[in-house]
Amino acid sequence: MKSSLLLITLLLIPSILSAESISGTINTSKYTKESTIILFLDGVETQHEQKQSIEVRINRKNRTFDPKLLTVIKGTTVTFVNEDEFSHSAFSFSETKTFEFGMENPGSSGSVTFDKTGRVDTFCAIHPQMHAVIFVLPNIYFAQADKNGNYTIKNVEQGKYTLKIWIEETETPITLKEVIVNGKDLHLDFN
Ligand SMILES: [Cu+2]
Repeated sequence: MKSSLLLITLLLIPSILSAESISGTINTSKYTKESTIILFLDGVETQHEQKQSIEVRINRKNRTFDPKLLTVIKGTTVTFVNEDEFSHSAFSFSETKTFEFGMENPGSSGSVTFDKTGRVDTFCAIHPQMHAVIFVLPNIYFAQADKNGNYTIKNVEQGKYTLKIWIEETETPITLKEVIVNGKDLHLDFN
């Protein structure tokens, strides 16, 4: 009896304690300067209760989308708000998400839920220069590399993942490495 209890305890401990970080440096000179580089772990989807609960919004002001680049978790609803004194629309024909708001008067808004991972290019039908990119990621395990290429993905539960990067200009993510998170922090550099 005692030994079986001990076994159960040992099996439970790693999943409770394991919340490691993955950090390192990526060589940014390979990519266009000023690019936004997102590193993320594929292989698990964030459970409903962990999803971003705050309202996520993109403003349309001074004929631009703000922010122009947004990272969200699959299942997140984004509200597009028109803060200008004239009409805007918002639409996307991206494979990840197709949506279209017609002309929206000042002060009005429209919402869209991103239910598939991938890149969503969003435009305004009236102002061709208006462009926003939304990255829809599978879970909360992601980080943006700083300008020196340093990144840290925090609080990763144990498991097997695929570490990928997403660069602002690219359509699809690039696979960097299979990683196993199991009880210790990982340091991974990519040249
Ligand atoms: Cu517009």
